[in-house]
Amino acid sequence: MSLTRVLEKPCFLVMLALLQLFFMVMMYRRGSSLSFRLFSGGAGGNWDYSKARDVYTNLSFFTPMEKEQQRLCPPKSPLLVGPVRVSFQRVPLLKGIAKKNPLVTWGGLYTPPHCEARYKTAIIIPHRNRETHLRHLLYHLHPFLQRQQLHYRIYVIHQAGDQIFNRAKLLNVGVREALRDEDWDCLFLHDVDLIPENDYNLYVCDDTYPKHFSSAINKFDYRLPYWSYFGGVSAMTPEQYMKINGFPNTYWGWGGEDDDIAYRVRYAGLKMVRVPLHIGRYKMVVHQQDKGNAENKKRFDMLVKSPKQWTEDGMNSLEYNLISRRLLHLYTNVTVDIGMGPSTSPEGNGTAS
Ligand code: BGN
Repeated sequence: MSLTRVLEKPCFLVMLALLQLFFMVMMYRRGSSLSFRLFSGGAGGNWDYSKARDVYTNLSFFTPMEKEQQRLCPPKSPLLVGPVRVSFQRVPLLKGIAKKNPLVTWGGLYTPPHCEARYKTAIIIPHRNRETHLRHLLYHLHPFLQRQQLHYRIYVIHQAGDQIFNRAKLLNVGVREALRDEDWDCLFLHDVDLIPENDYNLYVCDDTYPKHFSSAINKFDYRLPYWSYFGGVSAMTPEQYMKINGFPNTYWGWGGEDDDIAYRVRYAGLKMVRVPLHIGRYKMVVHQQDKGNAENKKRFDMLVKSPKQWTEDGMNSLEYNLISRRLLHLYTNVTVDIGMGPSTSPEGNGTAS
């Protein structure tokens, strides 16, 4: 029987279709991790997260060196350990965190004492009424970044008042304020409740494209909730951030702003790159519904208008009132009045992430 005749047989075609279906179900069930592994060559994909190390491992490995003797830090930090333990059993005190991070200076600033950092990263965290989360994040993030041998600074952008929360606008404020201090190579847009679980997840930008870091969050079963998801933790160079006109200022309340940002990336002629799922793992601090962050019921309409809006709503239309800028031991606290949004009584009472 010739090959063409075999190929035309209905049972062969049915088998082929079933095989294809099986493959698609497998891909879906494993999230995108399978496809990522296929395309990333499986590099470093065998992490054993049951053997995670203490997050403060290796920190006293090097003794400080005089500035003149310092060389550029190696491209790959020798301090990295891979999976780190993330536990929320005890809420650490700020004093205790500061004690464990003696080389962090006022404002949450750190420079490696034994080599000259290759990268300068600003971490920007929108915040209101999440003190417990912030303490967990600072406890884990400081040693994590130090092991990566980065020059970094942590900014917490605190929304003043009790009007509805606006995550994206706070991030725009954070970017503007952070760039007043230094020419950062990389701007990290970081949710307060997400703790990274693998220090090979380097807090460094992609030179060409905006990058999504929280690709595998425990809340979503360590998979992407959907393919274009850009929420949680992402990073851009200042040039990339300005190219997409920053984030929208007009999303008040929960939801949609991260999708708008993902759209902007495409409209500006860029694309999104992503940390592979076996490295971009995060634990979310468990929490109740947020007061003052009701679901944004207008988000669907806003997303439809986004192709026309993005060039007018963003860094070029950003207005706010800076209330204070305080250098605390573990972070720079920026308190800001960002206004009130379109209506003082939100139409929804949904949940926050
Ligand atoms: C999505 C939300 C995101 C949120 C993720 C994860 C919307 C817009 C719908 C068109 N997007 O559904 O903002 O980060 O869930 O929780 O609601």
